[in-house]
Amino acid sequence: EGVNPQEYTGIKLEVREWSEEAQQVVSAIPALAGKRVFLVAATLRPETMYGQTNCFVGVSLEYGFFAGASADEVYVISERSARNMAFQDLSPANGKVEQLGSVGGKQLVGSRVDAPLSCYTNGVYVLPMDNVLATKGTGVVTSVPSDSPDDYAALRDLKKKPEYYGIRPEWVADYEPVSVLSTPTYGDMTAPALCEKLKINSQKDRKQLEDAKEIAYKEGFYNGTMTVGDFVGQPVAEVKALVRDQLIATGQGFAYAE
Ligand code: A2H
Repeated sequence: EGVNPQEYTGIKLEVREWSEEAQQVVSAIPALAGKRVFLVAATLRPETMYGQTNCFVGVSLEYGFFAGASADEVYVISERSARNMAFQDLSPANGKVEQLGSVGGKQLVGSRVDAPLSCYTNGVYVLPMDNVLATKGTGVVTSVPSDSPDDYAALRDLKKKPEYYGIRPEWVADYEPVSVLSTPTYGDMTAPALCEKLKINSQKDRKQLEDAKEIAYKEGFYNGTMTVGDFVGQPVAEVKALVRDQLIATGQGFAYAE
């Protein structure tokens, strides 16, 4: 953890259909009846949300159902992030954490959620990723394989070996990376181009992925131009804050720092 606070955008992915296992958990928690439930992902790249293809959780992580700032909303996030949010006007009262239940990451896999701004408007799947850290963000990662090397490598692993990861092939088959920005060096698909260049074979290639992440982030921010959305043709460096503000104004996201 650095000395400077990290300014995330919390992206609210509303659950449209629970996996069978998650449904059993949810049905046993009366307090969830009639609530809107969201998996909340922490991102540093709000301008890439047009390219979301799925949502990632850690299968060995534990998530809680936490009452949100508005009475009808519940967030599925790590307990650690819920405690932070309670001091950022993101819980029922300042400093108050109201936990309604718990669910394992493994149980969430296969659920379907609505990803704000994504071109996949019928929802996307919750899928497993190896490298989701319990100590960062909310423990929920929204996946943008066009611009995040980690997301691209993980999605490709799932497509290659769905049974190994315990998912159904159809949860990934129809979801391909979608271009959201273009850079002079890497074209329309920064992460796939970098994964090829650095010979990244899977999400287990941590060292190369660290390098790819760094390059993708800088290239996209300083040299990227939007290829989709309300700000198409404009520089990413200018659009980042505009998309963030839009997501917050529409209630699809919120500012979250840690
Ligand atoms: B980013 P930082 Cl397109 N474990 O969002 C692992 N990774 C996590 C996480 C966790 N618990 N919580 C958030 N993240 C990811 C988009 C994105 C991101 C793109 C490109 C790069 C990128 C779509 N995924 O991050 O260590 C989230 O993925 C590369 C830095 O706090 C979040 O932003 O700097 C980023 O890591 C936060 O990482």
